[in-house]
Amino acid sequence: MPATATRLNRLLALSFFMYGVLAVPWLERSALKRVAKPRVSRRTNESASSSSTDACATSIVAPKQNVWNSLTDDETASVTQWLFNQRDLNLTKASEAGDWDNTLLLVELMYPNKTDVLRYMDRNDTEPVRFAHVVIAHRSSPDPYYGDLIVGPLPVQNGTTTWNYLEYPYTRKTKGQVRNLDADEHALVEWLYSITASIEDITLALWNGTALGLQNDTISLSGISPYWQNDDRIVGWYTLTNLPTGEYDSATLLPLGLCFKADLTGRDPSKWKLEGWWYNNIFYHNTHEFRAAFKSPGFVRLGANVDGTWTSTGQQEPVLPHDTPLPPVHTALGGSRYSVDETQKYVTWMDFSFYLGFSRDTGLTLYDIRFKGERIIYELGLQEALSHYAGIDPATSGTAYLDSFSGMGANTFELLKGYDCPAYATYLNSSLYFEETSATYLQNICMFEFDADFPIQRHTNTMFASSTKNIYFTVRSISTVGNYDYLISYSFYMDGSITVEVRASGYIHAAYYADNKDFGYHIHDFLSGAMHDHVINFKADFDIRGQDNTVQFVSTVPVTRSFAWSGDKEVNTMMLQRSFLENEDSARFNWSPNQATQVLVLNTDKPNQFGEYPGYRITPYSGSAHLTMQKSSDLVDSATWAGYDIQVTRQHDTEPRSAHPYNLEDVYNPPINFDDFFDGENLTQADLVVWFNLGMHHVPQTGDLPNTLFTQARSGVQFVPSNFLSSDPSRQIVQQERVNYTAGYNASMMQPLGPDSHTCPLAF
Ligand SMILES: *[C@@H]1O[C@H](CO)[C@@H](O)[C@H](O)[C@H]1NC(C)=O
Ligand SMILES: *[C@@H]1O[C@H](CO)[C@@H](O)[C@H](O)[C@H]1NC(C)=O
Ligand SMILES: *[C@@H]1O[C@H](CO)[C@@H](O)[C@H](O)[C@H]1NC(C)=O
Ligand SMILES: *[C@@H]1O[C@H](CO)[C@@H](O)[C@H](O)[C@H]1NC(C)=O
Ligand SMILES: *[C@@H]1O[C@H](CO)[C@@H](O)[C@H](O)[C@H]1NC(C)=O
Ligand SMILES: *[C@@H]1O[C@H](CO)[C@@H](O)[C@H](O)[C@H]1NC(C)=O
Ligand SMILES: *[C@@H]1O[C@H](CO)[C@@H](O)[C@H](O)[C@H]1NC(C)=O
Ligand SMILES: *[C@@H]1O[C@H](CO)[C@@H](O)[C@H](O)[C@H]1NC(C)=O
Ligand SMILES: *[C@@H]1O[C@H](CO)[C@@H](O)[C@H](O)[C@H]1NC(C)=O
Ligand SMILES: *[C@@H]1O[C@H](CO)[C@@H](O)[C@H](O)[C@H]1NC(C)=O
Ligand SMILES: *[C@@H]1O[C@H](CO)[C@@H](O)[C@H](O)[C@H]1NC(C)=O
Ligand SMILES: [Cu+2]
Repeated sequence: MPATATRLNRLLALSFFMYGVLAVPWLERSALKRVAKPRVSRRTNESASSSSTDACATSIVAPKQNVWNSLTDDETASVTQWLFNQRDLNLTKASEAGDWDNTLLLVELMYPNKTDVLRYMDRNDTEPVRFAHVVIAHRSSPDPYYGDLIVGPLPVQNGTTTWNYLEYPYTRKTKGQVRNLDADEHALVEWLYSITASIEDITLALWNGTALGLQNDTISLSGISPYWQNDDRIVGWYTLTNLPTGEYDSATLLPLGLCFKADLTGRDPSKWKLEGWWYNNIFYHNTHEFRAAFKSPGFVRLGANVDGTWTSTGQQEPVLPHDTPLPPVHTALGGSRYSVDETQKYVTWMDFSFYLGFSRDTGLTLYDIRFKGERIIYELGLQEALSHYAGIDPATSGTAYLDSFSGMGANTFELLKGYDCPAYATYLNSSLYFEETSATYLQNICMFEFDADFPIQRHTNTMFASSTKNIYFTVRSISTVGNYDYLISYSFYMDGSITVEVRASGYIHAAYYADNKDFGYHIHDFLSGAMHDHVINFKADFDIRGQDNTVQFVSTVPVTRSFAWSGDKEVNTMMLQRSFLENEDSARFNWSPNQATQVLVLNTDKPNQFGEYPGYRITPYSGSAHLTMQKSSDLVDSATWAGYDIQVTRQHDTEPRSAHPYNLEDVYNPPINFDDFFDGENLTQADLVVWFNLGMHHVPQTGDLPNTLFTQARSGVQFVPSNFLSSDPSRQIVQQERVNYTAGYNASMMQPLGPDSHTCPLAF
């Protein structure tokens, strides 16, 4: 994830969404442009495009209210108005706010507690009372903080509605507040330009460019994330980067190899200090030292990374043979095969059903996933996305993005029909708070059926051949957080399995190539494809035949043993070894080498007729990874979920999420430290939550230029029914063929499935 001014740009990117447009030219050149750019992106209702209604989905009425559905525009408006009337919050409108004003960053639905939801869903109790989750940026004092508030009950009524700091999801109990290291964004931008202006002679001499905060700047800055936070000091590193000259968003490919260190402790810019320069792997303690070296005869001038064709994502010559005619296009000729309640965001496809929720931090979450009418997963959704870099330069080494800070939901933009999802897909809108109003993110969720390029089943013998279509159903969104695009798909299959996949594309965040072969490949003139780990955490709250579940491990192990029939002879063979996960002390583990161990979530109270336990197996699907470093110096305790492939805890309403968007503001004392979830609780027949990581060790190579590709950067997990039903449910599929060879009939006589008069509208 990341952006030019990484830390800073992200901050500015965030500013664009949360505080409004700042009148700083540099922002327009870099940060702002990158955020505003997501081309078709976040349109408001005025510029709404054509309607998304389609013939592929039948509309239905959800059996229950979607208790996870976003606040209505009216709810958002009334909560906002009410908050502005609370004098103790002392809020200023985003468009008028400066660094020392309090602002309202977020108003969204407070997701209800599972305990209350189940009472409503399963026991016909009344709908849980709705509350709003609110985030304020308190900046009007020397100790600025972000405040998480719970406001309600809704609808707002003077007298009964109250606000409180939201304490319960925090693993440290500090009143729902996190210190805010980003309060002085305007002052910081100004201060940073004063530093780059102080070496204008050098930037002109080295690169014929300036970073002065003017329209004609050709150089920008990128900062680390998180800040160094040791010894009560807040220290940042900034790296100079060429700005793209063309229309491509390639600033993260253009580092110039010069970094500076800044002590930014406190809110008084006059006390902020430049602490040195880093160039050509030499550290200069101050500008004077750096300039003296620069003027000395032996000074080595490094080359610059400059954009060009190599950074452009446009079509490049020559055209490949036969690439001009329209490629095969998927269509949905059979008409409606699934149903959607667009208002309630409730979906049914074949024997699956679920509700959708959408939030600023985490984007899409699926709730109450049922298969054949039975709940199998209460909640399935992304928690946090980490990109952790390493490098010889301080900026790359100091970069570990946690993307819920920018918002995996807030950066989920309009999908391109026929490219991001099939043209015939059903597209849904989302509502998100933006500067005191509710903004509609158009068509940022898609769902569609797809025919895999292989059958789900087939068999041939001398008598007949049979084959069954492999149709699956996908719900998808794409979050573009700075330079990277994460494509996130939840897919459902006819055999009862579910997959979760993440793919990444977009511009890599590269490093200056300076003798750093150990930290990445040399991929362009002066460019290192900075190595980094992607780790993306998901929550899967399984409920198999009820809430009381157990994790079982079934391992395939080598053995040497004798049998009743083997006499003296020992046989080298293999066998199964079964064990249960008993408590949280041993509940953090990795996929086994050689995939030897099955990990199953099952219900031991409900064995089948053969004495086996019904459940779902969890298995890596297309690559996975956890964080390489054991205890990251950058992250400290802020992403302790990243160290294992899979972790299991006992469900608690007070532990709804593994991460907090502001964990990087206080890495030694983050609001949510996932380590604290592990307190030795009994996991035998308890309500279990499985937290799993998708990810990859990304070592960009020349093929990552100009962009990383979804084909290569991907990771997934699959949930597979295990002894759950008495046989394979895909046998119910009508879309199968059997050819009898004996009846004088052979496979060539079969008519391929052809077009039909029912067609979904095609849009190209
Ligand atoms: C857009 O939203 C605004 C504010 O909610 C409303 O006043 C306006 O009528 C809407 N415009 C359209 C075209 O729906
Ligand atoms: C999405 O918003 C557009 C524009 O307001 C509207 O035409 C369309 O019907 C909405 N789609 C859904 C599924 O609500
Ligand atoms: C309210 O905020 C303003 C800045 O927006 C500040 O000047 C003022 O002191 C604050 N008032 C209180 C009571 O904190
Ligand atoms: C959820 O449960 C916690 C802990 O019991 C409670 O403090 C909180 O108010 C509940 N949240 C909602 C939205 O009801
Ligand atoms: C809940 O209400 C529905 C419809 O009224 C009924 O069919 C069902 O049996 C009820 N369930 C319980 C647990 O009371
Ligand atoms: C609540 O009170 C405020 C000011 O006292 C007023 O502006 C607002 O309209 C009232 N809201 C409701 C829902 O009564
Ligand atoms: C330096 O930059 C200026 C302004 O962008 C340009 O006019 C000039 O030609 C450049 N000089 C060199 C030597 O590239
Ligand atoms: C950039 O703009 C400033 C202010 O408009 C001007 O003084 C300066 O000469 C310009 N620099 C270049 C290289 O064009
Ligand atoms: C764990 O819980 C199970 C089910 O409630 C119980 O049978 C078992 O004795 C408990 N184990 C321990 C060590 O307390
Ligand atoms: C093939 O044989 C099976 C079993 O006898 C029969 O049910 C089926 O209808 C036959 N299919 C065709 C295409 O003749
Ligand atoms: C299969 O049927 C086709 C079409 O009737 C025929 O041309 C072909 O000879 C048959 N093949 C065999 C092996 O019987
Ligand atoms: Cu990557």
